[in-house]
Amino acid sequence: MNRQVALVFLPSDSGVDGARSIYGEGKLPGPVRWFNDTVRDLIRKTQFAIPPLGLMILSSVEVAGVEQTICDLRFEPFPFDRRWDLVGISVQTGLAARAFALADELRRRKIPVVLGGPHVTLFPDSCRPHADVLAIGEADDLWKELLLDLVAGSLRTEYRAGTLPDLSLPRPVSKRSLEAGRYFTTNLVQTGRGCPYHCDFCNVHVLNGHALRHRRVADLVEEVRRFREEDRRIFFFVDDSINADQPFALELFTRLEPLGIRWFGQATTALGQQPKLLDAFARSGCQALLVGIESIEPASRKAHRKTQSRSEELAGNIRAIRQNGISLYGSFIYGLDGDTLATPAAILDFIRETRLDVPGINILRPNPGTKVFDRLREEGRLLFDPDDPASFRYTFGQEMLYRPKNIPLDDFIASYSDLTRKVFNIPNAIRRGLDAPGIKPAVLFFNLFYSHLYSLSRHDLQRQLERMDADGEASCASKSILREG
Ligand code: B12
Ligand code: SF4
Repeated sequence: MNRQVALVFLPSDSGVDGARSIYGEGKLPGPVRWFNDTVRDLIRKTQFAIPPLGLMILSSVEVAGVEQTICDLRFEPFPFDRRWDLVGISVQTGLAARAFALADELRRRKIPVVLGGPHVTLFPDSCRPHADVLAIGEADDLWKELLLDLVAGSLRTEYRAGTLPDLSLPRPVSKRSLEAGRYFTTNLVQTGRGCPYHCDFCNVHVLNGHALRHRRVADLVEEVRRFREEDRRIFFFVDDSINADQPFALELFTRLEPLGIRWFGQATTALGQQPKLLDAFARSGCQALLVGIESIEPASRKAHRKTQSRSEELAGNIRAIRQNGISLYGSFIYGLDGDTLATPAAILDFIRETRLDVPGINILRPNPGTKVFDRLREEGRLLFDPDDPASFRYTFGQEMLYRPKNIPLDDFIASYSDLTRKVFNIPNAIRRGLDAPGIKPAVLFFNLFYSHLYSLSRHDLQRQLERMDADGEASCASKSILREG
């Protein structure tokens, strides 16, 4: 009988997986609750979710005597009624508490658990009490070793990737463990890993290293061709900066052009100054890109080591990319160390001037394991327990986890709320949808979704402030919210 292995992906508390108030929706007026439920349902029905590529990669590893199933808990509760010989859970830092609760329950039922993913790589010690087995690091190679040991009945308690995997070795990704119909698309491709930059709020260079490692262009072209036969929908290149290695990207996307795909991905704004590559992107079917603008304040860019592009070049770059028919999702962070109460007006002007299609206005999230987390901890500015990485969680601008440097907390929340109200409203959503250079319906949808999400953000931030005032002890805020959430 085959060993049954489940690979689990968890939903986040709020955000892309469905907006919800982290204070409990019971506190919201009835019609707002109804509206929230309807929007969440709509997101599920429009199959907005994309599958977890990490788990697709692991489930593509074939070992005789093992059958793997991806359990995506965004769609269903964990199937406790089936027989499992091993359950692997992918753990992200903001979801660690949820992952540990599931792991504890599985182990109570005598089902062995392996924990892997970014959080395990960063904080193995805090994961150990919740797992039979830890998989530390990129698991492309060690997963096979682990499954062979499972079959042999000799599972170890820890598997660690000694070196970063050589991505130039062929490792075709299979979709056989996915329920394709659930997703917005199943065409996820990662061309390489690693990031040469040093933004202090980011984990990627800690997890995947600074050196860029690529898959072979020929393997990628073959994978895209095969994926396209299986699923005609849009492709998502999940690389953090798809234009980081210009010659590589130019060769790849030139060779993808004849396949006639449509795709979206993530890039740096420097693409606006890479005309050949920009042309290759547009010709190969690029519809939209997410660009990390982060800040237009030079002092903030410097304070957070966002040095790969300069503020004065941002607007021109954005215009150049949009002129090539590519819509842009521009991600900002308000509340960085060089920001002041004048920053929101500057962000607003910038969005108007560049006609950015989908602005994302985020609050800084000091992810444990990042340089900014260490610094804010030293400066006593964190509003959650820094010794418990599992007390950190992801939301969509709904909770302050730190004190901004130059702006008192209540003023910051008032100004952030005012900014999101001005950026996200129905008239702006319609205008941006009509104005977008590509995929207009998706731009409209995102803007409408964000209008809803940021109204929850305003509601929740206000409640957090009230709670902190009532508690009289700011540093407890996050903990008491967590208890209720
Ligand atoms: C694409 C992407 C998304 C997409 C798609 C998510 C999806 N459905 O997969 C979208 C935009 C929806 C998204 C959303 C979010 N994301 Co995201 N995302 C990424 C990105 C850019 C690529 C992910 C990916 O496919 N990587 C490729 C695979 C191969 O790598 P991997 O997942 O790490 O898996 C490898 C190992 O970690 C390990 N592994 C992973 N899981 C498991 C499980 C087991 C059992 C084992 C043995 C091994 C193992 O083996 C894999 C192969 O080597 C990463 C950055 C990055 N470079 O990875 C961020 C990243 C994963 N995201 C992150 C975050 C914070 C989020 C959000 C919380 C953002 C938000 N505020 O809403 C949400 C969470 C949604 C959710 N439920 O997970 C963080 C997580 C940080 C952390 N320390 O945990 C990352 C690392 C980015 C960052 N800058 O720090 N994301
Ligand atoms: S934010 Fe983007 S550019 Fe900066 S280090 Fe992370 S992955 Fe690299």
